Amino acid sequence: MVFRPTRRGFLTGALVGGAPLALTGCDVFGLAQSQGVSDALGSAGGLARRAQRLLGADALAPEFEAAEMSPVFRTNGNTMPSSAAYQALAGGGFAGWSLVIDGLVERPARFSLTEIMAMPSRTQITRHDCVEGWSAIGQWTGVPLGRLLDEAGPRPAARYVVFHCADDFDGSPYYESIDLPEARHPQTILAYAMNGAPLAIGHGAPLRLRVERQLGYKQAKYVMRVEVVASLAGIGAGKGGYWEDAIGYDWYAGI
Ligand SMILES: Nc1nc2c(c(=O)[nH]1)N[C@H]1C(S)=C(S)[C@@H](COP(=O)(O)O)O[C@H]1N2
Ligand SMILES: [Mo]
Repeated sequence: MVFRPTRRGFLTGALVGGAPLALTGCDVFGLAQSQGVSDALGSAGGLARRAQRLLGADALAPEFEAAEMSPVFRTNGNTMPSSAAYQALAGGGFAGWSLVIDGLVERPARFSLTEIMAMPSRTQITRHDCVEGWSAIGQWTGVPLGRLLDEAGPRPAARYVVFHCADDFDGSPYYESIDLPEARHPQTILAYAMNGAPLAIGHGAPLRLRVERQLGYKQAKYVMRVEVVASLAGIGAGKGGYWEDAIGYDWYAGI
């Protein structure tokens, strides 16, 4: 696979680089409390999410200059899915890989990596914050998730987007989910390149989510299927993500 960033992709990133910084999580949280926003999800995540919406659904995560990129961007969580199917795809350079988008959509579809890379791209340099206490600044290039949703056409009842991954922990598949406004946020992309090179397997090849206003565990790697749903109740243990189900991490992991 040859990665050739489009001029347009890098230009888009450069233009956004001058955008004002978003408020910190604490500022956002304070705003929500002072306005008495109710917490429908029963967690701090619900508050942060509503506060972010008060600030505007399109409030951008900070973006950085190339000179600010971290010399080392560590990997975390799974770094190689154990399934034979994934390993066969990786062995073939992901030529046989494809992404499924289905669920509550008018036009379920399947896209090869070549098709995804031919779509309009966006490049952004952002900071990844892991809940375990480390951060790194990296550059991501991918297709805006909103673009894929437009291709598939969510039905009126659609509310969430679920990302099904190729890896698992002790047999429980990794998955994550976001709501439709977050899915259509301009910085929400499915990335196939990192720091100007094809995404490495350790970082989620061939395709991983970047949802830049949220913590590391939301950034699903090894995405195989994007499922549009009305409710998260029937997915995994129902809390919207692997770590949410396993140890109660907030579903809305606002930074
Ligand atoms: N499929 C999958 N996605 C995942 C994980 C994982 O184990 N499996 N770990 C998460 C966590 S906790 C973090 S911090 C980031 C790490 O991304 P990186 O390996 O590219 O640094 O991926 C997230 N997405
Ligand atoms: Mo993390």
